[in-house]
Amino acid sequence: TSPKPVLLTGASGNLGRMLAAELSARGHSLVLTDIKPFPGPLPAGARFVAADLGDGLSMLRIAEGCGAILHFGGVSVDRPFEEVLDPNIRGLYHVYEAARREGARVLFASSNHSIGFHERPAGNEARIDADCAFRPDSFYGLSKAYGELMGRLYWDKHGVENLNVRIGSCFPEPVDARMLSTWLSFADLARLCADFIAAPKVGHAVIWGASDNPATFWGADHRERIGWKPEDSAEAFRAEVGEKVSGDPVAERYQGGAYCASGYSRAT
Ligand code: 15L
Repeated sequence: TSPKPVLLTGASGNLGRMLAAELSARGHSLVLTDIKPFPGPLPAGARFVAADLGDGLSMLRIAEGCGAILHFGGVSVDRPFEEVLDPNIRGLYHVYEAARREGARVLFASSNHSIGFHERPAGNEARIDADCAFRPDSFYGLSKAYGELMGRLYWDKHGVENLNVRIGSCFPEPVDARMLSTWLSFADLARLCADFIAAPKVGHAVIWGASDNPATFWGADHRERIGWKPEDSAEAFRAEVGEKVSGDPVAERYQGGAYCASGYSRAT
Protein backbone atom coordinates (compact mmCIF):
# COMPACT_ATOMS: atom_id res chain seq x y z
CA THR A 1 0.00 0.00 0.00
CA SER A 2 1.02 3.59 -0.63
CA PRO A 3 2.19 5.40 2.50
CA LYS A 4 0.45 8.55 1.26
CA PRO A 5 -3.29 8.70 0.51
CA VAL A 6 -4.49 8.08 -3.04
CA LEU A 7 -6.78 10.67 -4.62
CA LEU A 8 -9.53 9.23 -6.82
CA THR A 9 -11.46 11.63 -9.06
CA GLY A 10 -14.78 10.58 -10.58
CA ALA A 11 -15.29 8.52 -7.42
CA SER A 12 -19.08 8.52 -7.73
CA GLY A 13 -19.03 7.05 -11.25
CA ASN A 14 -19.29 3.38 -12.18
CA LEU A 15 -15.55 2.76 -12.27
CA GLY A 16 -14.84 5.15 -9.41
CA ARG A 17 -17.16 3.34 -7.01
CA MET A 18 -15.74 -0.03 -7.95
CA LEU A 19 -12.15 1.21 -7.52
CA ALA A 20 -12.91 2.91 -4.20
CA ALA A 21 -14.18 -0.40 -2.82
CA GLU A 22 -11.33 -2.47 -4.30
CA LEU A 23 -8.53 -0.14 -3.18
CA SER A 24 -10.03 0.27 0.26
CA ALA A 25 -10.14 -3.52 0.58
CA ARG A 26 -6.42 -3.55 -0.29
CA GLY A 27 -5.75 -1.22 2.62
CA HIS A 28 -5.20 2.07 0.79
CA SER A 29 -6.16 5.31 2.42
CA LEU A 30 -8.31 7.21 -0.07
CA VAL A 31 -9.45 10.74 -0.81
CA LEU A 32 -12.50 10.53 -3.05
CA THR A 33 -13.84 13.41 -5.10
CA ASP A 34 -16.63 13.93 -7.61
CA ILE A 35 -19.05 16.68 -8.57
CA LYS A 36 -21.87 14.30 -7.56
CA PRO A 37 -22.29 12.95 -4.02
CA PHE A 38 -20.85 9.50 -3.31
CA PRO A 39 -23.74 7.04 -3.46
CA GLY A 40 -23.98 4.80 -0.43
CA PRO A 41 -21.63 4.43 2.53
CA LEU A 42 -17.96 5.36 2.19
CA PRO A 43 -15.53 2.44 2.11
CA ALA A 44 -13.15 2.00 5.07
CA GLY A 45 -10.23 4.42 5.09
CA ALA A 46 -11.87 6.84 2.64
CA ARG A 47 -13.06 10.41 2.92
CA PHE A 48 -15.13 12.23 0.30
CA VAL A 49 -14.88 15.86 -0.82
CA ALA A 50 -17.35 17.14 -3.43
CA ALA A 51 -15.67 19.35 -6.07
CA ASP A 52 -15.87 20.51 -9.65
CA LEU A 53 -12.78 19.60 -11.71
CA GLY A 54 -13.10 23.04 -13.29
CA ASP A 55 -12.25 24.65 -9.91
CA GLY A 56 -8.46 24.68 -9.73
CA LEU A 57 -8.12 25.93 -6.14
CA SER A 58 -10.36 23.18 -4.82
CA MET A 59 -8.39 20.56 -6.72
CA LEU A 60 -5.11 21.82 -5.24
CA ARG A 61 -6.56 21.64 -1.74
CA ILE A 62 -8.07 18.20 -2.20
CA ALA A 63 -4.80 16.78 -3.54
CA GLU A 64 -2.75 18.01 -0.56
CA GLY A 65 -0.65 15.21 0.90
CA CYS A 66 -1.64 12.65 -1.77
CA GLY A 67 1.04 10.48 -3.39
CA ALA A 68 -0.96 9.25 -6.39
CA ILE A 69 -3.95 10.56 -8.32
CA LEU A 70 -6.25 8.17 -10.17
CA HIS A 71 -8.03 10.50 -12.58
CA PHE A 72 -11.37 8.96 -13.55
CA GLY A 73 -13.37 12.21 -13.42
CA GLY A 74 -14.80 14.21 -16.31
CA VAL A 75 -17.13 13.51 -19.22
CA SER A 76 -16.92 9.80 -20.06
CA VAL A 77 -18.98 9.57 -23.25
CA ASP A 78 -19.39 11.28 -26.63
CA ARG A 79 -20.72 14.81 -25.91
CA PRO A 80 -20.67 18.21 -27.69
CA PHE A 81 -17.44 20.22 -27.50
CA GLU A 82 -18.75 22.79 -25.02
CA GLU A 83 -19.65 20.08 -22.50
CA VAL A 84 -16.26 18.39 -22.78
CA LEU A 85 -14.17 21.54 -22.47
CA ASP A 86 -14.37 22.38 -18.76
CA PRO A 87 -14.18 18.96 -17.11
CA ASN A 88 -11.85 17.23 -19.56
CA ILE A 89 -9.51 19.98 -20.72
CA ARG A 90 -9.40 22.57 -17.94
CA GLY A 91 -10.02 19.90 -15.30
CA LEU A 92 -7.12 17.85 -16.53
CA TYR A 93 -4.81 20.83 -16.21
CA HIS A 94 -5.95 21.27 -12.62
CA VAL A 95 -5.22 17.62 -11.86
CA TYR A 96 -1.72 17.87 -13.34
CA GLU A 97 -0.96 21.13 -11.55
CA ALA A 98 -1.99 19.48 -8.29
CA ALA A 99 0.23 16.49 -9.08
CA ARG A 100 3.18 18.75 -9.82
CA ARG A 101 2.71 20.64 -6.54
CA GLU A 102 2.42 17.43 -4.51
CA GLY A 103 5.07 15.42 -6.35
CA ALA A 104 2.28 12.86 -6.99
CA ARG A 105 2.01 10.43 -9.88
CA VAL A 106 -1.07 10.33 -12.12
CA LEU A 107 -3.03 7.48 -13.64
CA PHE A 108 -5.14 8.96 -16.41
CA ALA A 109 -8.24 7.05 -17.49
CA SER A 110 -7.77 7.57 -21.21
CA SER A 111 -9.89 5.76 -23.76
CA ASN A 112 -9.75 3.75 -26.96
CA HIS A 113 -11.63 6.70 -28.46
CA SER A 114 -8.36 8.67 -28.58
CA ILE A 115 -7.37 6.26 -31.37
CA GLY A 116 -10.86 5.15 -32.45
CA PHE A 117 -10.44 5.85 -36.17
CA HIS A 118 -7.86 3.12 -36.62
CA GLU A 119 -9.46 0.31 -38.60
CA ARG A 120 -10.19 -2.95 -36.84
CA PRO A 121 -7.62 -5.59 -37.80
CA ALA A 122 -8.91 -8.55 -39.81
CA GLY A 123 -7.87 -12.07 -38.78
CA ASN A 124 -4.17 -12.20 -38.02
CA GLU A 125 -3.41 -8.71 -39.32
CA ALA A 126 -0.93 -6.71 -37.26
CA ARG A 127 -2.28 -5.07 -34.12
CA ILE A 128 -1.52 -1.41 -33.46
CA ASP A 129 0.98 -0.64 -30.71
CA ALA A 130 0.58 2.01 -28.03
CA ASP A 131 2.85 4.40 -29.94
CA CYS A 132 0.38 4.53 -32.87
CA ALA A 133 -0.93 7.89 -34.09
CA PHE A 134 -3.82 9.48 -32.23
CA ARG A 135 -6.98 9.16 -34.34
CA PRO A 136 -9.73 10.55 -32.08
CA ASP A 137 -13.28 9.66 -33.08
CA SER A 138 -15.13 12.39 -31.14
CA PHE A 139 -14.52 15.53 -29.07
CA TYR A 140 -14.48 13.15 -26.10
CA GLY A 141 -11.75 11.05 -27.74
CA LEU A 142 -9.88 14.23 -28.61
CA SER A 143 -9.94 15.28 -24.95
CA LYS A 144 -8.39 11.91 -24.06
CA ALA A 145 -5.60 12.41 -26.62
CA TYR A 146 -5.01 15.85 -25.11
CA GLY A 147 -4.88 14.28 -21.67
CA GLU A 148 -2.23 11.80 -22.74
CA LEU A 149 -0.19 14.64 -24.24
CA MET A 150 -0.60 16.61 -21.02
CA GLY A 151 1.04 13.66 -19.29
CA ARG A 152 3.84 13.72 -21.83
CA LEU A 153 4.41 17.43 -21.14
CA TYR A 154 4.36 17.11 -17.36
CA TRP A 155 6.79 14.18 -17.44
CA ASP A 156 9.23 15.82 -19.84
CA LYS A 157 9.10 19.22 -18.20
CA HIS A 158 8.40 18.53 -14.52
CA GLY A 159 9.12 14.84 -13.96
CA VAL A 160 5.49 14.12 -13.01
CA GLU A 161 5.12 10.38 -13.56
CA ASN A 162 2.00 9.26 -15.38
CA LEU A 163 0.31 6.19 -16.74
CA ASN A 164 -2.24 6.61 -19.51
CA VAL A 165 -4.66 3.71 -19.68
CA ARG A 166 -6.53 3.55 -22.98
CA ILE A 167 -9.54 1.80 -21.55
CA GLY A 168 -11.47 -0.32 -24.02
CA SER A 169 -14.88 -1.21 -22.57
CA CYS A 170 -14.89 -1.58 -18.79
CA PHE A 171 -18.21 -3.10 -17.78
CA PRO A 172 -19.25 -6.06 -15.61
CA GLU A 173 -19.48 -8.20 -18.79
CA PRO A 174 -19.07 -7.71 -22.54
CA VAL A 175 -22.45 -6.87 -24.09
CA ASP A 176 -21.73 -6.97 -27.84
CA ALA A 177 -19.34 -8.47 -30.40
CA ARG A 178 -16.99 -5.46 -30.36
CA MET A 179 -16.37 -5.99 -26.65
CA LEU A 180 -14.90 -9.43 -27.39
CA SER A 181 -11.95 -7.25 -28.48
CA THR A 182 -12.22 -4.27 -26.14
CA TRP A 183 -13.52 -5.61 -22.81
CA LEU A 184 -11.65 -4.84 -19.58
CA SER A 185 -12.91 -6.65 -16.50
CA PHE A 186 -13.38 -4.73 -13.25
CA ALA A 187 -10.91 -7.09 -11.55
CA ASP A 188 -8.21 -6.46 -14.17
CA LEU A 189 -8.68 -2.68 -13.84
CA ALA A 190 -8.50 -2.86 -10.05
CA ARG A 191 -5.27 -4.89 -10.23
CA LEU A 192 -3.86 -2.42 -12.77
CA CYS A 193 -4.51 0.52 -10.44
CA ALA A 194 -2.98 -1.32 -7.48
CA ASP A 195 0.10 -2.20 -9.58
CA PHE A 196 0.42 1.44 -10.65
CA ILE A 197 0.36 2.68 -7.06
CA ALA A 198 2.98 0.09 -6.02
CA ALA A 199 5.34 0.41 -9.04
CA PRO A 200 8.81 1.73 -8.17
CA LYS A 201 9.03 3.85 -11.33
CA VAL A 202 6.52 4.66 -14.07
CA GLY A 203 7.88 7.60 -16.10
CA HIS A 204 5.41 8.37 -18.91
CA ALA A 205 3.67 5.20 -20.03
CA VAL A 206 0.71 4.12 -22.14
CA ILE A 207 -1.19 0.85 -21.60
CA TRP A 208 -4.09 -0.71 -23.50
CA GLY A 209 -6.82 -1.11 -20.91
CA ALA A 210 -8.19 -4.46 -22.02
CA SER A 211 -8.32 -7.93 -20.53
CA ASP A 212 -6.45 -10.86 -22.09
CA ASN A 213 -8.84 -11.06 -25.08
CA PRO A 214 -7.73 -13.30 -27.99
CA ALA A 215 -9.72 -11.04 -30.38
CA THR A 216 -7.85 -7.90 -29.24
CA PHE A 217 -7.25 -4.92 -31.57
CA TRP A 218 -4.08 -3.99 -29.66
CA GLY A 219 -0.40 -4.94 -29.48
CA ALA A 220 2.64 -3.77 -27.54
CA ASP A 221 2.49 -1.21 -24.74
CA HIS A 222 4.31 -0.30 -21.52
CA ARG A 223 2.61 -2.69 -19.07
CA GLU A 224 5.92 -4.12 -17.91
CA ARG A 225 6.62 -0.77 -16.21
CA ILE A 226 4.06 -1.63 -13.55
CA GLY A 227 4.23 -5.42 -13.86
CA TRP A 228 0.53 -5.70 -14.82
CA LYS A 229 -0.88 -8.78 -16.53
CA PRO A 230 -4.60 -9.07 -17.24
CA GLU A 231 -6.10 -12.32 -16.00
CA ASP A 232 -9.61 -12.28 -17.47
CA SER A 233 -10.76 -12.80 -21.06
CA ALA A 234 -13.86 -11.78 -23.02
CA GLU A 235 -13.71 -14.97 -25.06
CA ALA A 236 -15.84 -16.82 -22.51
CA PHE A 237 -18.77 -14.60 -23.59
CA ARG A 238 -18.53 -15.28 -27.35
CA ALA A 239 -21.57 -17.56 -27.46
CA GLU A 240 -23.68 -14.88 -25.73
CA VAL A 241 -22.59 -11.74 -27.60
CA GLY A 242 -20.69 -12.84 -30.74
CA GLU A 243 -23.67 -12.15 -33.02
CA LYS A 244 -24.43 -8.74 -31.52
CA VAL A 245 -23.09 -6.36 -34.19
CA SER A 246 -24.32 -2.81 -34.83
CA GLY A 247 -25.14 -3.23 -38.52
CA ASP A 248 -23.57 0.19 -39.20
CA PRO A 249 -20.67 -0.10 -41.68
CA VAL A 250 -18.72 2.83 -40.19
CA ALA A 251 -19.09 1.52 -36.64
CA GLU A 252 -18.01 -1.96 -37.71
CA ARG A 253 -15.02 -0.76 -39.72
CA TYR A 254 -13.32 1.26 -36.99
CA GLN A 255 -12.13 0.43 -33.49
CA GLY A 256 -14.15 3.20 -31.83
CA GLY A 257 -17.41 1.64 -33.07
CA ALA A 258 -20.53 3.77 -32.57
CA TYR A 259 -18.44 6.84 -31.63
CA CYS A 260 -17.01 6.82 -35.18
CA ALA A 261 -20.45 6.52 -36.75
CA SER A 262 -22.01 9.26 -34.60
CA GLY A 263 -22.35 12.45 -36.70
CA TYR A 264 -20.25 10.92 -39.48
CA SER A 265 -20.60 13.01 -42.65
CA ARG A 266 -17.69 12.01 -44.85
CA ALA A 267 -18.70 11.19 -48.41
CA THR A 268 -16.32 8.25 -48.92
C1 15L B 1 -15.54 4.84 -23.42
O1 15L B 1 -14.58 5.62 -23.45
C2 15L B 1 -16.73 5.11 -22.58
O2 15L B 1 -16.42 5.73 -21.36
C3 15L B 1 -17.57 3.88 -22.33
O3 15L B 1 -18.86 4.28 -21.90
C4 15L B 1 -17.67 2.98 -23.58
O4 15L B 1 -18.36 3.65 -24.60
C5 15L B 1 -16.27 2.63 -24.05
O5 15L B 1 -15.52 3.78 -24.29
C6 15L B 1 -16.26 1.76 -25.31
O6 15L B 1 -15.64 2.14 -26.30
O7 15L B 1 -16.87 0.69 -25.29
